[in-house]
Amino acid sequence: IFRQAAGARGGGPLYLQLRRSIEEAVRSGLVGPGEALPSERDIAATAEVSRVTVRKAVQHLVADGILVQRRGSGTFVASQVPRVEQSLSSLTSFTEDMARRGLAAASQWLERGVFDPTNEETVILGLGAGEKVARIARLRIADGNPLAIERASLAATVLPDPGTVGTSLYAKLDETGHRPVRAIQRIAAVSLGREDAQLLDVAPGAASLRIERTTYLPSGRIVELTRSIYRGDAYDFVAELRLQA
Ligand code: 16G
Repeated sequence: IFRQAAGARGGGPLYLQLRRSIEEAVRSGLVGPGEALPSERDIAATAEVSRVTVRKAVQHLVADGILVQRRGSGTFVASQVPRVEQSLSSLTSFTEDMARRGLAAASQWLERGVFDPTNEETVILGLGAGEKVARIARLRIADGNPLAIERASLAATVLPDPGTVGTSLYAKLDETGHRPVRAIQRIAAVSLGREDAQLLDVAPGAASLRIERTTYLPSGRIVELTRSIYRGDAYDFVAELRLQA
């Protein structure tokens, strides 16, 4: 396809012609979502252009979100994930949400441990003097697709050993009698930085949602402060609205 493209180009700078033909190959399904692109060297040889030209075309397609690059393993067609419709009116966990859709939830651990709290954690979690904070950060995955990055902080008295959290934090809290019953959630649009984009398998700068959730025990005490980054191309948040009486 790259040779064909090289022959049929409509003029203009070489890298733009190559970019167009790679984009066409992706749009027409010749290379499917998640599939690897041939190596820079192979594309250069087939399309009869220099590797610099290939690199430039690929860089543009990465910036457009059509391709993604993974350090050490190559260039891939960006994966398309089915959109998830998420209700804003019930307090559920990621694992429960995915199970309801018949998807298997998994996590990649980014951090877990007990630390000295930041001032913000002390204030929000209502920590006493010398009290520690448990932090768990995870890449949340459904059926192999990375959907969100979640960073949670809880009082270490609530979660003394973050290493014992299996797939579900809320299942763990349930076990220990700390399952939250109410939450405040704040959603804002942000564009992804390089590292988060790489974890989520999308292009840097891609649209995403930053979600901050504070959850409460029946006593009114805050149990969890979680800051998450959700893929903008994967989520629809839905709320039911009623006319105020
Ligand atoms: C949800 C919550 C997160 C919570 C997690 C627990 C949002 C934005 N976030 O993803 O605050 O920590 O569920 O999930 O909804 P788990 O029980 O599967 O670990």
